[in-house]
Amino acid sequence: MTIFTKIINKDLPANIVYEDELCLAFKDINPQAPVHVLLIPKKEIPSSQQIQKEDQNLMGHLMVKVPEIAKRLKLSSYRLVVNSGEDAGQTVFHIHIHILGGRKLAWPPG
Ligand code: DGP
Repeated sequence: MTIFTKIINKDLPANIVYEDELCLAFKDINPQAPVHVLLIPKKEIPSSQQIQKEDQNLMGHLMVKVPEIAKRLKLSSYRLVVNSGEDAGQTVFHIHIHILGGRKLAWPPG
């Protein structure tokens, strides 16, 4: 169980921008861009390495929600990031899609 489960269960406050029965999107506490939202499945999947065949519809659902949430956030351009594993910068082991935008984003990332 991670801090994100507490957010899902409303035991910890978060600035929620979208919620349905399968997923939750909320503002990152440490924003790296003017708009920085985390989109998570309510199911506790630690990281992309642990995505299983049974998660196909769930993960597809998240991707389908991305343009809807981006529109809600008034983002025309944005970047999706899924840090997977410690060396990739993952710090919370509940899979999450960062949705970053509101400024020009450099490439390659660090
Ligand atoms: P990552 O480094 O990819 O595992 O991203 C974890 C993100 O989670 C990081 O950008 C900060 C954010 N975060 C950590 N704890 C909290 C919290 O309690 N509330 C919110 N809203 N975001 C959090």
